[in-house]
Amino acid sequence: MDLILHHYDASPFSEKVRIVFGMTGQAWSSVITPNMMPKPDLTPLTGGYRRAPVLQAGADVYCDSMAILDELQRRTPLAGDRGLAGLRGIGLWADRLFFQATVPVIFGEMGHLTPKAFIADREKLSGRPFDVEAMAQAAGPMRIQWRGHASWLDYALGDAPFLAGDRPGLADASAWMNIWWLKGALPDTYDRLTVGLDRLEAWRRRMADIGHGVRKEITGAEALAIAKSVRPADPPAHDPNDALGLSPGDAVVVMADDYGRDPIAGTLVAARHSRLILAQETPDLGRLHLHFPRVGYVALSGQS
Ligand SMILES: N[C@@H](CCC(=O)N[C@@H](CS)C(=O)NCC(=O)O)C(=O)O
Repeated sequence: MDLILHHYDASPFSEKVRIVFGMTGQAWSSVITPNMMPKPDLTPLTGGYRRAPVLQAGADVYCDSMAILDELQRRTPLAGDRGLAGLRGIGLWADRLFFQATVPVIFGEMGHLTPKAFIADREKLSGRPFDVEAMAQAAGPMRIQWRGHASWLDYALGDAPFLAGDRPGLADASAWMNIWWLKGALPDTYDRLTVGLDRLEAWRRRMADIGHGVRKEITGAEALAIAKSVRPADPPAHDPNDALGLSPGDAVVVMADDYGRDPIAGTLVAARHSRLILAQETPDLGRLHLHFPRVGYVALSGQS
């Protein structure tokens, strides 16, 4: 079954997944989604989840890069995913703390170029003002924080080519998205903030050479037709020790705990320590299995 990534080129969280395709050298199909709502070829697949990226394997849909990386690692394990570099918490540091420093550094400098519709969309997504002026003011102190995060990477690399040693893994991919985003958006600022971080720079070049595997463009309509034409794969077993006491068949609502908290309702297929799988019976696409991470998401018993 072809893997289909719903993403857009400028999306840092999507870049994290694209570079994992590069690490495994695999072929994948690309569907470009808009960078703001509406996303008519995406939300029918995801039960309303709107963030990028989303991975589709037939009628199985993986929402959030954490669930996507987990699934890619299950399919094609990477050698560089062990020891401390196998700790998914590194991904959460990169997604939240490091990312929260990258956003004001970038928008503090470029915010005045941001289209009004994009600002309005992001205000709706976060439930907070997208205040370009405030970001410009915060950019100074946040640059110092950004350099601090980057220096952690430089230190962690030591003399090794990648975080786990000789081979790249998911921790490299997670950290990479912030480096890739700032270097691409504001190369001069990036160069200033990484002066002297030579191991980081050598790693950045190595990472940039990894590429994205073998990418083929398809349309959103083609991806929807694929979802419609197949049934979901057999799911993994449910964990009977699930901490919420959920059971297969329960009506469940899942939502992110940070931003983009649209509630996604469905019927529980399986709850595991790292993943929650919901089924939705949709009139247009038939049965879909939606996969969400546990960390970073809240699941509640609800009405499907
Ligand atoms: N925790 C999510 C965060 C994803 C995220 O924030 N993606 C950004 C794009 S890089 C997004 O969806 N922004 C709103 C949009 O593109 O509609 C993940 O790891 O996938």
